[in-house]
Amino acid sequence: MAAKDYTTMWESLGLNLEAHNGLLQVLGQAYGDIFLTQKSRPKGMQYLDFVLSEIHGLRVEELLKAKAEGRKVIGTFCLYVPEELILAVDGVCVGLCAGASVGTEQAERYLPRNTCALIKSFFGFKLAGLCPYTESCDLVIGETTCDGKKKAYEIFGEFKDTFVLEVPHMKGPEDKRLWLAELKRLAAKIEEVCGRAIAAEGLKRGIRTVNAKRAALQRLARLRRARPAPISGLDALLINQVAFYDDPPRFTAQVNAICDELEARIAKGEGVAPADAQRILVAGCPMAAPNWKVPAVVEQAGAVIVGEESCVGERGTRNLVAEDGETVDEMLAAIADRYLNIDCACFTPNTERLDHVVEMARDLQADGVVHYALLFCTPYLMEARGVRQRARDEGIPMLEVETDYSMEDMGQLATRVQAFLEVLRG
Ligand code: BJ8
Repeated sequence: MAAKDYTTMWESLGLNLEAHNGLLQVLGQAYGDIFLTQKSRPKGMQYLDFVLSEIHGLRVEELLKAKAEGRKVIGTFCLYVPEELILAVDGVCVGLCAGASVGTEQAERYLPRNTCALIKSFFGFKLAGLCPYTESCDLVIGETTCDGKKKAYEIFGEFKDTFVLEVPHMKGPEDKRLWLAELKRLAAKIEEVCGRAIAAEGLKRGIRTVNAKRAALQRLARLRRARPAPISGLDALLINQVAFYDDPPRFTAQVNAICDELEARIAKGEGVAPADAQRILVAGCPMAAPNWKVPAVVEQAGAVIVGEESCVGERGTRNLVAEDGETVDEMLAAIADRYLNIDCACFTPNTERLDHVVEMARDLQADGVVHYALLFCTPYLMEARGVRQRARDEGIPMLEVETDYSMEDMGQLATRVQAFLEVLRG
């Protein structure tokens, strides 16, 4: 995909060059087929096309340059890890590869077969030598969210220096105390790895940087209320996926430029789909890049996705950290508050997520919800029942999809989605 030859860099990171070249080819082909064939894309998406074409190239080169300057790279897999703490000490935070079916055979030597695709994927990327981000990391931060991830990090730690952050599963006063203490333990680890203390000025800067990024993504989300939809769900998802990799200030500026363009489109009544196209809200498990399967099926069937109730979407961007703290302790408390508001299905009870699904569906004028859960993902599969009941009570049609990263069920998925859209059309 990349124009420049990065072989020496990939070799220095210990990647399996042959398998990696194969992966980039498949990725490039899929990207071309799914994204570049879309009609009426905003011009600003050219930036995202470029980022994707350089996903294992230029951005990795930037990380290695940062490392050469003495900065540290820290990898994460979950929304509960505050990027602000890493930026506070001039570290670089990257979301690690977990959205493709690679290295499955190697992963299954360590993990039960009935492990979700996301966990198998991050193991597969590491064991097959396919993720330049993981190989660039000075530390990986895992978390005790679902049982699968929690136990997987014990094994992953044998291959890569991994710190596991304890995320409580309830939101009472004791949990809040534990959570704040855990963030302080994490802050100490980040300080140790980055070789400098978190100071108030750096933390304030980190909070503002991440808030600005989330505010730009919130702006994008609001613009998707328009009819006709000014941007496809695929492109909006891609923007949210790249948020985990790209340099934050550069990315924020690009998203705001896309939003300016979308505002102009809305003013002219222009969109990517007819005004009467079925509007779909996708809710459920995160879709890490390059997991584009379900949105591609939905939009190729003629509907338009107007929102993602997902970690790669509104669950990840909904709240900002309060900016009025002055001391490190005050800012840490504000970060703890903001992050414990995230409504991951790993929490119990988690009724606020059901409220959010309904609020989003109403706000975005969605005609229906596609609930997406990865095969073997107990938290989201079990919580689907609550979402289904709430959606039924509110009169919102819902289709439940349970799948993985393989392409084998594409035909069956397409048939189910088409039937659902028929129902919505009445
Ligand atoms: S905050 S959703 S990113 S934990 S799909 S590994 S839940 S079995 S990814 Fe997640 Fe953080 Fe929650 Fe978001 Fe487990 Fe389910 Fe697999 Fe999952």
